[in-house]
Amino acid sequence: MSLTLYLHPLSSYCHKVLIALYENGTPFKPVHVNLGDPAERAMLLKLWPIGKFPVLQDAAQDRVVPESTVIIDHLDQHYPGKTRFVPQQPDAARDTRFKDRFYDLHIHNHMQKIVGDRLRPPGAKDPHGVADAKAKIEIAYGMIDAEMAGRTWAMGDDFSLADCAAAPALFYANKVVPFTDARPHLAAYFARLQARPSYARVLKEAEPYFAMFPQEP
Ligand SMILES: N[C@@H](CCC(=O)N[C@@H](CS)C(=O)NCC(=O)O)C(=O)O
Repeated sequence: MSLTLYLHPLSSYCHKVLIALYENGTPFKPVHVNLGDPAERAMLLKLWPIGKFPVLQDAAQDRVVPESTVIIDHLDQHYPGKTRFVPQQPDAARDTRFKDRFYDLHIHNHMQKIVGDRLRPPGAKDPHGVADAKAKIEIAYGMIDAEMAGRTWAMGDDFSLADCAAAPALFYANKVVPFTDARPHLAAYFARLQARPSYARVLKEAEPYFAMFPQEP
């Protein structure tokens, strides 16, 4: 088997890549990384000194590919399946990449800030940063709600890279900044994502680990 994915089963950015792999039934070997274990941490740092997962190792291509967006691009190029993640047409490809950036930067990373703050020791918390992250997520929710009023998937009719980015970002964001009744199109889009077999499988596999998700103090 050519592909090995280094991941943590609770990690939202790893979920993004798992969705893409499950969409096309792409064979790969999952390797769980416990960053609390010095040997496992060292193994990840050797592959990618930044020390974040997911990281894909592709033996056939003799490449180590970090960064969820780039991993999905790599899969689309070298292991294409029935679901194509980035359109061939250049303008459509750029729009899809923009939407992927939107979900990563304006939902996902703010959610990580809020969850990360829960893990900080008393005295090292950043309430101003958390309030700012929550306000920015609300702005992004409003934009998504307006856009999804007329769409099935993030880019329209076809499931894409942008939906792989959206699903885990919205799943965890909803836990820290719940969707309200004022955002029906956002909620309906998220329900479609959860019903998508690739993401339903990711969630099912992550279920045993959800107890590790840090709750609001
Ligand atoms: N931009 C990266 C973000 C990856 C990332 O933030 N991964 C988190 C898990 S969701 C991580 O590795 N956290 C562990 C740490 O930062 O020590 C991507 O898209 O892959």
